[in-house]
Amino acid sequence: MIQISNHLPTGELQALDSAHHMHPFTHGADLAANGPRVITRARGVTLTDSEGRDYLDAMAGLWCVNIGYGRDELADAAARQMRELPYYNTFFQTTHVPAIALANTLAELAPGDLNHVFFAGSGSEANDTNIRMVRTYWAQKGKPDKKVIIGRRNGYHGSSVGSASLGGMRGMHAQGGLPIPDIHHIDQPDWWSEGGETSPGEFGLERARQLERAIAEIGEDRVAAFIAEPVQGAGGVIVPPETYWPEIQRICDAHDILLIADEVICGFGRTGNWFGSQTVGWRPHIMTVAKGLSSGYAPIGGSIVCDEVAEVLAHCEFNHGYTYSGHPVACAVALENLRILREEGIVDRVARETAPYLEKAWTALADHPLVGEARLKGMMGSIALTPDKTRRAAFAAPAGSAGLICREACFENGLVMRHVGDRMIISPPLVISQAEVDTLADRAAKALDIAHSRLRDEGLMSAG
Ligand code: PXG
Repeated sequence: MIQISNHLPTGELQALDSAHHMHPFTHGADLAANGPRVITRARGVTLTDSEGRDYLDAMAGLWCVNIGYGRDELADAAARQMRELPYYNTFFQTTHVPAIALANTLAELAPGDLNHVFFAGSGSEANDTNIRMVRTYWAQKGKPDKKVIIGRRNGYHGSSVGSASLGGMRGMHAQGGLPIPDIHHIDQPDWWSEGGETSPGEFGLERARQLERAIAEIGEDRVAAFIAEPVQGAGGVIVPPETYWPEIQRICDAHDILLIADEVICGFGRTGNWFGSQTVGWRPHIMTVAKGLSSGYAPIGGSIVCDEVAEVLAHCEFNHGYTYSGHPVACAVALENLRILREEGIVDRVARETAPYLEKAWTALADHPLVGEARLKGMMGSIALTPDKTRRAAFAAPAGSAGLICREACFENGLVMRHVGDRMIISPPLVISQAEVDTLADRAAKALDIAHSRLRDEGLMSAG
């Protein structure tokens, strides 16, 4: 068997990768043309690739490495747990200490009466759990027809058949026959791209009221739940107008439906509170969690469920669960991660210092000629690239062309920043220092300069 290690030359690793490894969300032609970047190690907020180049990771991996890379305490917690009890399941009236401890800690951290946890291996799995859980809840209450779930266009809730159906990504629905039946989508509150001539405030209200219209059209007796991310992440860090969430809450209060806050990105400090729904003032019955729960050190997700839903479900056997629901090693790692977040006061520091500092640096980028708006909620932000900021214009070139050019310029300047269409997004580790924020902003500004001149040289600065 071939010995594959960090010591192989990059070209060889790339060839072995393309021979056998199929990548998520990656176009085969791009992979064949450029090969993958091979990341070999990471520390703090810095990634190192197989050529020895360093990058400031402004995405915290995929929005998840909240405490930063290289914390030995998590490695030690995993090793300890693997030695003591590497695996046992939580089915059939069995439990173990890491699952008990993590469920109790989450119940303590979660607001209100969100006191019960159903574990999964990822955010997608947890949202699949939610689909079955809310439908089972209503069936148990004698309303089996109350099963429609309302999500939002351009929302992201995962990649499995169920969770991708809840999401509103057109490209995902086009592959594999999605959405599944009884999922309905309303429009997203993206004023910059879709607000036209209306003011942000009016637009926020209008988009929120689509929920009320959808409930009326479908019939309240058929709607089981509404699911939303407090701040859309993968959709491009869409921060809704101030009017949006209070109106959504008013509508939710007026109708007998369950509310699912997808906290997979917003949870565990990302927006300056433990949960994003606290930041936007929304009171869900179920929260989906994953990513920052373990800072990405181990795969784990879950649904945090309110007393009423848990109690109704306790009257039946919920025929649902995953081999790795409450995996002991993942739970031990998550517990250690939560201990660090709490004891080091990281969430507080985000709210008091880090996020305000990042906001200043980030919003200053709005002065760049290529940037239409810079928006931010806590430690997640985006900038919209535009050929004409006075008109909030989109590029004439296919959507994403400018974003891709800018992303490549970021890599050349030692910065990992993702693009969603022609929007650049960040979600750095919450432990980023002020000096590192300065570096992030400097490199982003440099990348914008380079992207701007490339777009001009290639004749791509015209509006569509
Ligand atoms: N909900 C939300 C809000 C997410 O952002 C999921 C659920 C699914 O979680 P899992 O653990 O099954 O991936 C996510 C995941 C991107 C990107 O490029 C975003 C996610 C995953 C992969 C890529 O923005 N979000």
